[in-house]
Amino acid sequence: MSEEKNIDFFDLNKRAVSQPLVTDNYSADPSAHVFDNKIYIYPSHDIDAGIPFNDNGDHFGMKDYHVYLMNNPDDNVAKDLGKILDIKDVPWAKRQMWAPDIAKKGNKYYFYFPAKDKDDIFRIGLAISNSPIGPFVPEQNPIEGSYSIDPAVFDDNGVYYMYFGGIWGGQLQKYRNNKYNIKNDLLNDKENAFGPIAAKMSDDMKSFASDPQEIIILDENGSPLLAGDNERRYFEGPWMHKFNNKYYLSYSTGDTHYICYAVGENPMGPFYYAGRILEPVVGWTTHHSICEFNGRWFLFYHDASLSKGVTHLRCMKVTEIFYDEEGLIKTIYPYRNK
Ligand code: FUB
Repeated sequence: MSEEKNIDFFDLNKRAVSQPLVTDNYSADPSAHVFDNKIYIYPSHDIDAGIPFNDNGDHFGMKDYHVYLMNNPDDNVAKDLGKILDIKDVPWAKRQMWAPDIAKKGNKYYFYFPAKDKDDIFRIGLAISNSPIGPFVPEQNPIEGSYSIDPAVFDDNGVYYMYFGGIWGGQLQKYRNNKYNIKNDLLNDKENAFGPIAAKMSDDMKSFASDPQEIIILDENGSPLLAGDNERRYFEGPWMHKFNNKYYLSYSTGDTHYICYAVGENPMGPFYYAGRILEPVVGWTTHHSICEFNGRWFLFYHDASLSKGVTHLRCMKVTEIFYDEEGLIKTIYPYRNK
């Protein structure tokens, strides 16, 4: 569904399994969390920055974040509670505020976001608040040792982990063992694919408690997925959730446009590839989060239907997910067949 030409959007919207949660601005990469029995969503705030499409993703020129509230995921409506952070208030950030996430610890809310620094290198920043709706106060510097994009923070009974990283525009291919080298690049098809990077968070949630480590995703034979396995390998947008005591790592396959997942016994892996959660949506990117609300599980995702297919002007959506008896997630087809 990544090809936007010749799509009848009237028909597509009729067939969509869900409708945009917000229609008065563009929003993407929704990170949904339940705080005090309400769903708060922290998306990217898409704008048209007037930059042409390129493989670095420069056209994703976002400059701030808003928070949204949903009382009920069945309503398909999210209320904009306003801006929570602006790039001009983050001393180290120059451009491109991409997919964020948030974690609650004690009475504080820790909002993590990637942005390019003055050298055009993606780093991950932090802003802290006493409330899920802000005001959030940014730290002066990005998290030490952080790099690339798409932070997702997982609370494993009071132990917090950050997952992050994305190839292509997300710059992960420039790193080996947490070290940047401009000469590093994408891997050959036969090499083991990049995995997301993960680190345990420090007690104050402001730094990594240990060196970030690459997460390995294995195939059905116990071999790491290969870089040429574009339909299954990790590209960007990691998310972690726990179901029946197992850890579910889900992610986007980027250029093949799937949301896939892998299951493991430990938050640091290894994970075994388990299948697809979401088939391609209209628009190039696909990015999601998963959260439990009142005993049901929901996939928050986006497509580009509201802008009629403009890659960088997306709209967030939600649909319920279901597990089978073995704990496998039933694949969602975002548009019903005619
Ligand atoms: O929103 C900008 C980037 O597009 C995100 O960081 C990626 O995950 C993709 O959705």
